[in-house]
Amino acid sequence: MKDKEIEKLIKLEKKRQRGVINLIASENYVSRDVLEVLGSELTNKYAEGYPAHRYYGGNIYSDKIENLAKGRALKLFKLSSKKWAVNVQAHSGSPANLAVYLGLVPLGGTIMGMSLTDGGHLTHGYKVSATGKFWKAIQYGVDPKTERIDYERLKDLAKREKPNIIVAGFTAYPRLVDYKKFREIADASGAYLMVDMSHTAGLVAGGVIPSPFLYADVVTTTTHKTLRGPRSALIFSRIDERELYKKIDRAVFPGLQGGPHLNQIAAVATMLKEDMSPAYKKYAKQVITNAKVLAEELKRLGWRIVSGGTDTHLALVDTWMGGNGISGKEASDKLEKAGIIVNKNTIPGETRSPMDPSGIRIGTAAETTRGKKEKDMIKIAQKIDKILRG
Ligand code: DSN
Repeated sequence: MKDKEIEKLIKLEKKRQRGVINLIASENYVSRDVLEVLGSELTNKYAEGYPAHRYYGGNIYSDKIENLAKGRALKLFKLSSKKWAVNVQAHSGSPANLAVYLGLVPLGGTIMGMSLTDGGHLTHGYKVSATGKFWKAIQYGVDPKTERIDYERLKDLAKREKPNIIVAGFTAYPRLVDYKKFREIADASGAYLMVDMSHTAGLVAGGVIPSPFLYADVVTTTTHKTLRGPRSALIFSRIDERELYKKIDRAVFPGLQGGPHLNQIAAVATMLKEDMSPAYKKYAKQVITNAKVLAEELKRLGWRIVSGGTDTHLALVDTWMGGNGISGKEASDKLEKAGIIVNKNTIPGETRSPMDPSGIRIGTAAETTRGKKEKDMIKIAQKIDKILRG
């Protein structure tokens, strides 16, 4: 590489990644193939529009790549192309969610999503996000006692507020989601049901947690978390007389974006093929086993785990109230100094600030990719305990 400064920084980052225990629940390590595709000549091409309807010439291979990615996305999640459409152009999760609202919810309409402090995402209507500024946002949360979604309160809220769309999606919710209940609530309030499965998509693809596709109108996901791909996103929508897919396609392009990132789309296609393998199914199962073991061992060592455990790839540790009065920032900084990377996280009923909240979020997707098993999780939990108490 001629650019020595960037080359050096990439080398250092590679070394950093290899030298740490990575428990960031939303990160993972992609294959050599995915890296190769990302760094390919596909980055040179403009392909504004959709296959067979491009605004530029020279898109013969772009069309093939985009169609391949779409076909594989439907196949991975066992969806019929007669019943489901998929858009593969959104640059990442936030623009994907924004595109769904832009396509389906009139400006000033109402979005209902999980509050950020209880485990939602900025784009589920949080006040500082465009999604909380352009639309009226109603936020639901978890039951303070069980720390699980309070479906009864959600139902009352939805009936009262009549949102245009209900988002069942989470970045820090460790439990399984009852999508059937969400469907009933959406039907009772006349709302679309959108599932943002960014965190758990890989677990759905691996068949180790229930799929939302039976109940949702729209499903969004990033591709770089448990799916173990490049930074990108997929938007699935049910095909019926409402023609949601047309509205969503128009919202992605030309509504929000110009040319799609073809190198990302091709890398997503490569990831989707990898995720169809038996090895990937085994991986998805191990991710959950590892998370359960990690959470249980921390619990045994005296740390309070939000909601008492996990059903997925992540757990929330209450280091403040349930631990030794260590804030999330202090915990995350201490761990980083000792080579364990986590993120500080708010917990339900948060009393501190998001910059220095009461807990940390830990996840097992990345370390499971590196071959870690149950015995390693026990060691990691013991190491965390020692570092935090030290
Ligand atoms: N930042 C992602 C996460 O860590 O969950 C969501 O965008």
